Amino acid sequence: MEKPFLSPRIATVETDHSCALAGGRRSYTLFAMKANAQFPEEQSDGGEFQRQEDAFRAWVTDDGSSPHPVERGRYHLYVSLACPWACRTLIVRKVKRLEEAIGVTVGDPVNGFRFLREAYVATDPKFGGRVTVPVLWDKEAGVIVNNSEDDLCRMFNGVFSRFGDASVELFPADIAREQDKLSEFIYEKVNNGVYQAGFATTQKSYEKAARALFEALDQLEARLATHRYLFGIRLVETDWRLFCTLVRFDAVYHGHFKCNLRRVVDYPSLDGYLRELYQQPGIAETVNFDHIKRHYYVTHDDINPTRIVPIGPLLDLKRPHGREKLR
Ligand SMILES: N[C@@H](CCC(=O)N[C@@H](CS)C(=O)NCC(=O)O)C(=O)O
Repeated sequence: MEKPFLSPRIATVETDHSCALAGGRRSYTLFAMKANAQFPEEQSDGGEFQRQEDAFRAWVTDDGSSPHPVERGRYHLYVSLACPWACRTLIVRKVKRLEEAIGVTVGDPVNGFRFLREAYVATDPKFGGRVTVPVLWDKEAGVIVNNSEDDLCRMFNGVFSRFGDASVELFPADIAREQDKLSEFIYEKVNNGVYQAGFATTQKSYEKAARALFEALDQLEARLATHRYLFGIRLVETDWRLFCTLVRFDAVYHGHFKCNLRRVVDYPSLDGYLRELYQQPGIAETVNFDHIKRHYYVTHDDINPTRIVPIGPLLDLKRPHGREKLR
């Protein structure tokens, strides 16, 4: 005998399941938007990627005001060469010449995060968020000090300066306010803007982020047409912050994150600026396109389910940049 309840029941189960979780039929599409997200815990009902807050914000100090005294060799930095946030700390460690004072471990872009979760749990057994790089680990205390790249860059430039090159000032006092403002703008529209576009789960939230991103790039292009670096002839942390997104842009954000109105190579000033920064001593070795491409295309399987890594683009970052005359 036929079982008439079977197919209607399957349909009902599917509908009920989604509605029960989302609290009603009208919410079904909202639930689906989250379900399709790369990181569902960080997706708004409107389909926007809302990045989790950095969990550990303790500070290394030289005045006894924190449990983490500044010492050579005591702290260890965990990064991935794929990650724009982690690479900013790696670059600051390099330009401040802190290689001897702060050790570093580079995680594999696809399988390398297993141990890092242990570090998070050792610091907070209840940690329930997404495990991310960068992380500064206190080897003596056996805990994470800080996983915010903004804080780490300030610490490396500040309290750790005694072990490195104190003449390199990445946060000059005379431009502090203006620099904070520009850094925030670049973080919001560019560094995180590409993620907002790439992780959007509605057309509207994608377009909003992608358009804001290109408006910001247009503004930065105009600024860099008359300035050698963002603040003239001084290279500051804000430049490295922009660099970390620009260097990944044509290889991953343009395709994988659908930021495809223009490429960096289509912007003459941004393109020359990117090449000049890439050609600074020690920087090219912090840029690994194999890690970068495999991380994005392989681990974001909600965006790229086939996990196929594209063969291009062909980039030549070693070409002359021609920006010597700018001030
Ligand atoms: N701390 C950064 C975010 C750092 C971050 O999300 N890093 C990514 C790599 S780009 C990560 O570690 N992801 C973990 C994973 O892919 O499993 C911020 O607050 O903006």
